[in-house]
Amino acid sequence: MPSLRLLSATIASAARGFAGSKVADKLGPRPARPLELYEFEACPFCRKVREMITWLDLEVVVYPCPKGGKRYRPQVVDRGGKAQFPYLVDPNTNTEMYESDAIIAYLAQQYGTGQLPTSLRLGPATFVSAAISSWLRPAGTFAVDSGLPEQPLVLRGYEGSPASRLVREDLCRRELPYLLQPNAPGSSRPTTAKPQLRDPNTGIEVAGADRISAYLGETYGGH
Ligand SMILES: N[C@@H](CCC(=O)N[C@@H](CS)C(=O)NCC(=O)O)C(=O)O
Repeated sequence: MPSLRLLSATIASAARGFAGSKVADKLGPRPARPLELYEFEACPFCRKVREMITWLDLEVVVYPCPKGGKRYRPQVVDRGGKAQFPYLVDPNTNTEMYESDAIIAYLAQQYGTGQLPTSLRLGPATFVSAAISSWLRPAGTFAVDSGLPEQPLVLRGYEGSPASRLVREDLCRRELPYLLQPNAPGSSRPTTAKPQLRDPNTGIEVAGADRISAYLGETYGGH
């Protein structure tokens, strides 16, 4: 029987039509170095960008910036001048930018064919459904205290997967940085039913939202 939180994550993903659950048929050049994204889970503008990342099958180091977060929020203010999310850094082209639509267009041009998935071309309906999906579960909104890992963790999962969302929420409120390796159907990486977390700091690999949640609590604290 699915847990309540998995059920509500599923409803939240359904509100967005499970957007972020497949990779584009045709992709553009692959970046030599992972992109970097400053964002937080419950932000609908960030969600749109994360869907695009899944669509383009891009590796991204995510720096979670929940409200009240002290680790990475100040970095965005230092780099770009204001606390606004999402904020993308592309070390391959020395590009840094705010604004979800500009980021999505940039990614489409640079690493895709210039096309956006239908789910990101619905005008106000895109924002409204992303907002409903994001706000249905506020679990990734506010920062909690946690230990800081030396190296980013590594997450395999994808935007439209409810179980992956639960893991992202856990990582987000703890401000734990992670390399996201999207593995939606059509990805260059094997698609797995359960999200997978690898922690290079401890050498431990865990699969499944509940186990990952327990691991993160035991290892880095927070709740
Ligand atoms: N037009 C911007 C809006 C971004 C935005 O308003 N983001 C909100 C979060 S959903 C934000 O940064 N709020 C300030 C904060 O969280 O401190 C975009 O499309 O990226």
